[in-house]
Amino acid sequence: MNKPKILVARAIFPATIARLEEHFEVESNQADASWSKLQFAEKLRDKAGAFTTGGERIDAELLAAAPLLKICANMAVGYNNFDVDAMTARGVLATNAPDVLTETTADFGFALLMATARRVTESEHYLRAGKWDRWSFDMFAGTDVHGSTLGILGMGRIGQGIARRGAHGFGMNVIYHNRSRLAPDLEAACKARYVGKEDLLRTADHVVLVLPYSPASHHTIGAREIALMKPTANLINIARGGIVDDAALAAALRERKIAGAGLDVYEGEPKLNPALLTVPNVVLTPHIASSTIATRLAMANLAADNLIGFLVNGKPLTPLNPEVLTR
Ligand code: 8YV
Repeated sequence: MNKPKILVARAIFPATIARLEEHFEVESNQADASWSKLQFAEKLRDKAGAFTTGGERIDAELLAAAPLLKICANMAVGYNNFDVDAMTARGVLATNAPDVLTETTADFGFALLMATARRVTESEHYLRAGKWDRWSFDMFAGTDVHGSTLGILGMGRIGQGIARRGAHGFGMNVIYHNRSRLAPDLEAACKARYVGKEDLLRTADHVVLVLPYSPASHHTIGAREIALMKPTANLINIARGGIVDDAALAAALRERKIAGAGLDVYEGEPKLNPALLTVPNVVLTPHIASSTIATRLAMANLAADNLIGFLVNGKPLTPLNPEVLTR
């Protein structure tokens, strides 16, 4: 029997490709070439499955060019690159890669928070530039992390991981805002108190964004919201570009309306608003929050397991539109 054909859109671990090849005829982009939308559509024309990595847009136009496509498996927990409604309408299953990256991403959220609060990269740049010639009493004086108030916007699995680290590791007073309030046992485990969004912005010393991107969450943080924050506060974005108005943030940082920011995601990434590159009080990383070898391998294998589970056994592990399965 012919094996189903699948497309792997970006270079991934050779071990994962080898697993996929046991079950599928695999066309893979191990050369990591950049494909235009047209090239991507052309390659999908005869494929039953696609392994995507979060950067490939799957929408009605693309689906119309891929008549045999049955599943797109994202190697990411976020899936704003998928038009899930369009996929459901065409009977194409969407899967993401939740859970396996939760703790690693929460670790990174904390790393960015600490680097921002204690001005780690700003002071390193100073040192590397040969500017350090003597001690001074307020050199790179930052903001305390221990005992401060941690405000988390978006309290899903990763938000809860950050809350636990803050509450139990650093004795922080944790407040959060989310579309829905957590169950009391989860709130207790995170030692987190539910507050309104504005209350959170006004009170937190460190505001961490961990909410999913959708048109509804576009520019959740803009000039108005930043103006509510304390001038000593820091803003950390490990969620998605577009949740923060980057131009408004760069202006606020330049004018010291808040103390600092730590950013792993950007509007229009991998391009950045150039203003962010010229303000000193921001820590910038290139969307690496889930990037440890163990976690990226687990994410790749979960995406592969979704393809195998669905196309071979009819049972995907983490479907986003399970209604497709009952048709
Ligand atoms: C991914 C992420 O690395 O899982 C997510 O939603 O943002 C990252 O872990 C990125 O989406 C590319 O796959």
